[in-house]
Amino acid sequence: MKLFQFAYSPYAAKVRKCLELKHLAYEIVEVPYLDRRELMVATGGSVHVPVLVDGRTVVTDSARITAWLDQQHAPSLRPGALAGAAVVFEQWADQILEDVAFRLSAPHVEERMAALNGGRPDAAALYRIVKERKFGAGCIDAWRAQRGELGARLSTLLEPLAATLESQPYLLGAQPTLADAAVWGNLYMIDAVMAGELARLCPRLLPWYQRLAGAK
Ligand SMILES: N[C@@H](CCC(=O)N[C@@H](CS)C(=O)NCC(=O)O)C(=O)O
Repeated sequence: MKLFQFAYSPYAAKVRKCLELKHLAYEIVEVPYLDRRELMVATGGSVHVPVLVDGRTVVTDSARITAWLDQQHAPSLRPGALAGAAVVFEQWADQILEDVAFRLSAPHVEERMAALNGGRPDAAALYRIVKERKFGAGCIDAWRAQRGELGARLSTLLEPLAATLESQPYLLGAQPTLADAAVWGNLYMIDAVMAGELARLCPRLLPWYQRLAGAK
């Protein structure tokens, strides 16, 4: 299996965690931000990541990828009666949590873009153009200025999860599921570009985060 990704992508991190929890071997293809030709050839034209190539099957969009993996490769990360809760949790993490985690991380991702792309400053420039087209001019600078407020929003969103994890090891019970992978992916993005930030914003989630980081 091949996973096309950007290193900081929370959706790719979610898919990697699912692959690891299923003990599946996979190869990472780190897509250069400024050169998506290999991705486009492999996928028939997609320019977004993550994309999974599983044998002859190409799957785009992370929620479709996790569903594919659960259909094709046991053990399912949406087991039995927990299937509904796992899928709803994934959507919450991909949309509600990601919206805050992404704004918090974006200024730091932008700062690292050149280093992640062979020293090319135009990688950071393209990242900025892509974000400004979607969120408006100056959005990354605005998010940098709102760091305190965004951090507080993230802490508030995660507080109920910390309470749950005081009485059980994983979000839906005794075993890790898709819900854990989806939340973990967002925290991974923050951790990857903002060292020490998780300890400040959600210290009660750290033991769970670190346990999952090592879970293979
Ligand atoms: N709904 C999609 C979202 C994927 C997505 O937004 N990917 C971002 C990276 S995290 C991307 O490819 N952005 C294109 C770009 O920055 O040019 C999924 O779950 O896979």
